[in-house]
Amino acid sequence: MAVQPVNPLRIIEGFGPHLAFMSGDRLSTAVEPDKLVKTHCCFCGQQCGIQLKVKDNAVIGFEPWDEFPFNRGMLCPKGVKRYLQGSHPDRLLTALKRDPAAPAGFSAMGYDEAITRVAGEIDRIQKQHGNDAFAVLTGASLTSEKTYLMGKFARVCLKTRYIDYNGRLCMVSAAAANKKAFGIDRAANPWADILKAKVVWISGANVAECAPITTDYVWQARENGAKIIVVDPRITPIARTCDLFLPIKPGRDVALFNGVLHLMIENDWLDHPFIEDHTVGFDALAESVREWTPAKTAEVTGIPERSIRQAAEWWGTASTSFLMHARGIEHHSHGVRNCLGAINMVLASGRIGREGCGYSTITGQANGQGGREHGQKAEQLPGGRDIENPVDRVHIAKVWGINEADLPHAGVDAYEVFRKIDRGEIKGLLSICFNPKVSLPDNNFITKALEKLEFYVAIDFFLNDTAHHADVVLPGSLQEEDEGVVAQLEGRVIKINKAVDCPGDARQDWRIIQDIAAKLGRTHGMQFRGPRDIFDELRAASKGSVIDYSGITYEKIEKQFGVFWPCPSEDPSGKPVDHAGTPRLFEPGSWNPIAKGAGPFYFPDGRARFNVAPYSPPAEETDAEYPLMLTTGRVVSQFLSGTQTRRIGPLVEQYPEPRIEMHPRLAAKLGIADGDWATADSRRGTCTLRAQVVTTIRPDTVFIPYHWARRKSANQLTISAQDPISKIPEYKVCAVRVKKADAPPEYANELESQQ
Ligand SMILES: Nc1nc2c(c(=O)[nH]1)N[C@H]1C(S)=C(S)[C@@H](COP(=O)(O)OP(=O)(O)OC[C@H]3O[C@@H](n4cnc5c(=O)[nH]c(N)nc54)[C@H](O)[C@@H]3O)O[C@H]1N2
Ligand SMILES: Nc1nc2c(c(=O)[nH]1)N[C@H]1C(S)=C(S)[C@@H](COP(=O)(O)OP(=O)(O)OC[C@H]3O[C@@H](n4cnc5c(=O)[nH]c(N)nc54)[C@H](O)[C@@H]3O)O[C@H]1N2
Ligand code: SF4
Ligand SMILES: [Mo]
Repeated sequence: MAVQPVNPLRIIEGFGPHLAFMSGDRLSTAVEPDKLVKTHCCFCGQQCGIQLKVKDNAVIGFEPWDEFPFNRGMLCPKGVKRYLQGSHPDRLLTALKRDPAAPAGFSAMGYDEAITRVAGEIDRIQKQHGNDAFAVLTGASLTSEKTYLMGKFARVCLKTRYIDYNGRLCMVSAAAANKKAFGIDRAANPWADILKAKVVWISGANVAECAPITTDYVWQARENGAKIIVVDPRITPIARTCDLFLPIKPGRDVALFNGVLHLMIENDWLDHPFIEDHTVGFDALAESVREWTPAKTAEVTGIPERSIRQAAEWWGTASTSFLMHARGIEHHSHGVRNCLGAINMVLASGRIGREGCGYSTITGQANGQGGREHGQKAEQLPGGRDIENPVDRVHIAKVWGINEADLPHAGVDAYEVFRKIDRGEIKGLLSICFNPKVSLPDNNFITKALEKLEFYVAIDFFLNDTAHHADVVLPGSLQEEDEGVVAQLEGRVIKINKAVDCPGDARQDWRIIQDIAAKLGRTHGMQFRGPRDIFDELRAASKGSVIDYSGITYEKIEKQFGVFWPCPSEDPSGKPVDHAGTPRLFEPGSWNPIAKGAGPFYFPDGRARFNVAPYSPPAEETDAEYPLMLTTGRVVSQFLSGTQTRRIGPLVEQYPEPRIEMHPRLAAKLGIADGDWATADSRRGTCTLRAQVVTTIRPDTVFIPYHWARRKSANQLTISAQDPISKIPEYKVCAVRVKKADAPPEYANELESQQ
């Protein structure tokens, strides 16, 4: 039977302040809860406020949390159904060991025995092959306390240089561009500024499906008279309600930004005083975009010239504006340049650092922002400090009570970790909150590498697809089983509150990590009593840095509905202050620890940087053999590798399986009808799925959502080309060919095992 996915628009149409009331979940439980816990959603970076209903130590439903200012009670379908995870029969209640004789390939083992085994293997591998033979991979769904602990665990306890995290697949291109241009990596504005913008420019962001609450902000801006411009190879739900849609060819965004800047210069739609007083590098940039005439821009991007001119005019002449982008421009081998192109356009307009004038990447994971701040990145120490900067090293070594000389140096990105495993340089791996077998590109290579490990331990609350290759799996905690902070997409630090205890042998993640440290006999700095203790050390470690959390407390977060960092604990003269946080960055006259009053940007001279951002084509161009472009991404009802959302029945029903989206003209050429089986081949792999024939995609491009594993995984096809600066993979474009196919024989079984 053909399974019909629900058109995402239908979900979006039902979306509004009343979604929560429509869901039934709120009303279904006639049972009186023991308590309501104010906390946040466990899924995307918007971190909607929600109240969890708790009865007998179980989360049984939710109530909206109307006072939380970001979402004011609104939730998307995932937030509404998240509470169903905890009671799922697959929830890990014991540690597991690999056991080929057991029916599922794993059998239960005692928690203490598991910790002993893990510590023993770490010790053995490090003694035999050196400290760097053991690597750690972490995730940005973890609270900031845990991400801080993981960085410290790798560098102080394991003394390995190899730690990196799944945000490497996510916002690192934007992060690198923000640091290059502004000297700081955070949304420049609170979302309230969107409402006051007269032009909202959205590049490569499927806002309605991936940042549903942001849709409400965009629509409110439109009601206030804003023009909405959307740039995407697909007419996504937000594009269907925009004023101007630019159907870009995948991988060409920097050409568009350069082309718009060319027209801004030609028509003198520039803020000369701002450029003069607050930036450097404009002349070189202006010279570099001279070649980007509207005709050339149209040819490279595939966007009609008149649309480019219209977009440039609206952007160039706006009184206020907000530019946002997401992975559509970032997941590229030139992702950093794409983001720099966007920032150049913003800086040339001078519309930043004041009300209604803003710029931001739309952060993806729950703690996508906080997860890139406090030291789980290969090259970073807490407070966004640089692991190769001698002053930063000394500061953190002091906080950690170790010699600077004993602090490891920079490691490598998450994909490179797998290349090192493949080459036999890394022999052991601990992963927490990461599912690389599904989420990394060209994932047949990842599977091969995983099987080469001498020892692999995964910490998760479900046996995710990567953990199937583990020797030991430790039962970690769901978000509602622990407390701690996360930074949501605006840069607002908020508090996750504990609602229930861990079931069975499951433990809070930070306890598991410290249990391993204790068993190794390496307890130095790894004896925190809880998240509050860890947070206090994080605050001290971040003090005086760009990402200053020293003035943030759990109490201040509760009182203010979150605190925007930087939030120092001292004023410029060193006097203690009760700082309220910094919702909007770069305001004229604002002080920061780097510029020290010289200007609003985070460089010693206080000026923002224009960066020349040349265009180059994607790593893999189409040709006669592989004539189509594949782009990949998301659907509203599924989340990332699907480990969590493929176990939530109502979300599975909404979009049960991945499909290959293609335009009717392409489908006709290939002899494929809607619902037919089709095979997509790339130079790396092959994937057979049903076709979804839609008029909302470019005819030269096909799209596959990536939330599924094994035979249904889009990442069998994707390319492992990476941006040279950020190391983000090029998920958004590679070359494929598509043909009509028969149903894969194992299809029936896989549907059964989907949950
Ligand atoms: N429902 C849901 N929501 C989520 C997530 C989820 O898995 N499911 N994940 C969260 C996370 S971690 C992230 S990172 C965000 C991602 O949020 P988004 O970045 O908005 O989502 P994607 O689907 O990855 O890609 C966005 C859009 O980029 C377009 N695109 C592809 N190639 C190009 C290109 O070359 N140029 C341009 N301009 N556009 C292009 C795609 O057609 C797609 O519509 O969502 C977060 N929210
Ligand atoms: N083709 C393609 N591939 C992509 C993308 C794309 O657009 N296209 N997008 C990329 C992006 S933007 C991202 S962010 C990555 C995501 O990449 P993944 O790391 O695969 O993301 P998750 O699915 O969140 O996997 C995290 C695992 O952590 C577990 N987990 C969640 N919270 C916790 C916790 O608090 N504690 C513990 N112990 N475990 C936890 C979950 O159960 C899950 O098994 O995928 C990337 N891959
Ligand atoms: S998934 Fe994102 S938009 Fe949906 S409820 Fe959770 S935080 Fe809000
Ligand atoms: Mo992401």
